[in-house]
Amino acid sequence: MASELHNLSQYDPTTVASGEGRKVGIVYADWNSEITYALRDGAIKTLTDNGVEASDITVVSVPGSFELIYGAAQMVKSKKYDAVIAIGCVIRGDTPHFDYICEGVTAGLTQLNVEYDTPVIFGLITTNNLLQAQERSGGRLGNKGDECAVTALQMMARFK
Ligand code: DLZ
Repeated sequence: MASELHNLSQYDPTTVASGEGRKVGIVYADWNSEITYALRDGAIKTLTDNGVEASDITVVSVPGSFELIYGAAQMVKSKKYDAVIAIGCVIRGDTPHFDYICEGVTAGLTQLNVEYDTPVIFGLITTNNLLQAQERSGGRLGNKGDECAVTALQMMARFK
């Protein structure tokens, strides 16, 4: 699990499936926008670098990470997309709120993956502080948005 051991932006392009003809939905949270916008942009770039047409990527924002569940569910139920990427960033605070949001989003997105035929990719960064989030959104450890895009490409190739 340690991102310290793995740069999130590194992948072998020869092993990544082409996204030609694929339609992808991205739902991202506005909370911690410095982080989530960088994740969103990384995901879009990696998808288009690997053959997905920009016009085939639908991008929708929701207020916070908790709303990713509803946003991703709407995208999945529309059956318009071959994969959906959910992007958010939750930074630990002084109260247990962090745990409730993280558990809620994880359970919600998991349920979508079990119940529906469209893969939902988990792009939720959960960190103890802002620096750790910056490191994973284009900083020292790469960009989790890139990793999500590569995961979406692989899942679409295998199951759609
Ligand atoms: C309320 C809240 C807090 C405290 N922290 C975050 C956060 O770090 N990251 C995030 O994406 N959203 C946060 N939110 C907002 C919740 O996700 C949600 O939008 C509200 O609880 C309303 O449902």
